Amino acid sequence: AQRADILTRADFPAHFIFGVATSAYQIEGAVHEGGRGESIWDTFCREPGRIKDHTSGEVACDHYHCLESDLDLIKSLGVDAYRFSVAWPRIQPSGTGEANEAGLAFYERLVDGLTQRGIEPHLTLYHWDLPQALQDVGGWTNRQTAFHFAEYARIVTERLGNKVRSIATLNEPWCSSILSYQIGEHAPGWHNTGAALSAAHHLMLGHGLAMREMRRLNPSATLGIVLNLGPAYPATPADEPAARIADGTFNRWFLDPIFRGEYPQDIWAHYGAYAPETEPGDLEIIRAPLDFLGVNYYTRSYVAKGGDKPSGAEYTDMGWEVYPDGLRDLLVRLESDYTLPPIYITENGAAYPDVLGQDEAVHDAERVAYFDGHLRAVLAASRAGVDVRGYFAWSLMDNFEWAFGYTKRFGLVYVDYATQQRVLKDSAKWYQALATS
Ligand code: PNW
Repeated sequence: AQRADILTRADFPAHFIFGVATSAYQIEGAVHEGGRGESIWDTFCREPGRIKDHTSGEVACDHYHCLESDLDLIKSLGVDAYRFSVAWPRIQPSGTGEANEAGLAFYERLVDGLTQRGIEPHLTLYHWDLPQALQDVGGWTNRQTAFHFAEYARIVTERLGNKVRSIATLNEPWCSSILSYQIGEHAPGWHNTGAALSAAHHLMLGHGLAMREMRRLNPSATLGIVLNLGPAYPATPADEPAARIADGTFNRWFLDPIFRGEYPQDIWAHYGAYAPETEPGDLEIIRAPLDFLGVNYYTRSYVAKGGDKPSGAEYTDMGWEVYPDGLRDLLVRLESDYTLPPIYITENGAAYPDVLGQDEAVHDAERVAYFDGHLRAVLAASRAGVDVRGYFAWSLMDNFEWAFGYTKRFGLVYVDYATQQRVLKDSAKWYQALATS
């Protein structure tokens, strides 16, 4: 539960920023407007059995049409920053070639609207909506996709690079490779380990190529990547080897190439014949120096042979354990194992089955406790010497939760999808009180 001593800005380092985050496909809707091309998520959502409630992001929160009022909504929360993503198929409808002016204009309006309201824009280039035309030739398993991504990064940087506070290349490459090409839960829904590791390599290569391109164009830009990370805890000493592998496949497989220029040897051996084909020089490109690391943290992994659960654990509506200490442990460990740039928590949050009451309010005390606990974990890490510069709550508002459709609500703001009405949940008011304290 939430502690009696209330968190305020004064508890955090000077200049620490509080923000909220979203992604394009999860909120925008308007998938056929402004010259937008098809993405792999449009295709995936049409395939039977992929999305729990058989929905898609076709309308979502209709943010594309509600832009001005959503900007006012963000402003009303009193936050310093807003993290959003650009839909590649709005910028290059088939993934290559000429920029689509209407797409660039939409994001320029978004960025200008934020700036006019005194909110820092933090842009993510790739939050999973690959142009379908590129998937038709193999998607991220095709090495060429990495070069196309760098070209897309160039187009966005030329137009918006001077107007945004930061640019992240990829959101959660683990999700867009392993979860998408091996586990098959996300688009394109493959079940192929070799393909997944090839996709992961090309995603990281694309990240490195995009970094090089953006640095060349805009040497003063603040550039980084967003990884989803979570510590793995062995239930017993006998579970330690398995926990090392869980940590290696989830965390180190991405951290080591980016921050050390090498794949972790134990996991390379673990993957055996599935290890990706690389070309000389790839790891040099991938290890491009970064200005920040974005960390998305939701839960830990608890590694137990019989699949036992930790005793006394609490879970969110995703079935993810609420474990704030994992965030502190993760940050402290990152700082000790790697030489890192400043860290931003780019996502952290929880789904709960919220209901809009007769009183037109949403009493989400569990979400308040989740944010409170995790912000205290960030503080603990910060006091232990980790350079954490900001925190983005996931998410600004309820939205399309990928394979779970609209069945999971992560928002600070409740969305009534029938009317597109937005209602501040108690957690939004709590976060607002912190941000304006
Ligand atoms: C992240 N997993 O997704 C994404 O960045 C968001 O778009 C998403 O809404 C949010 O977290 C909540 O799910 C993840 O299976 C999806 O480990 C799945 C996993 C992790 C992150």
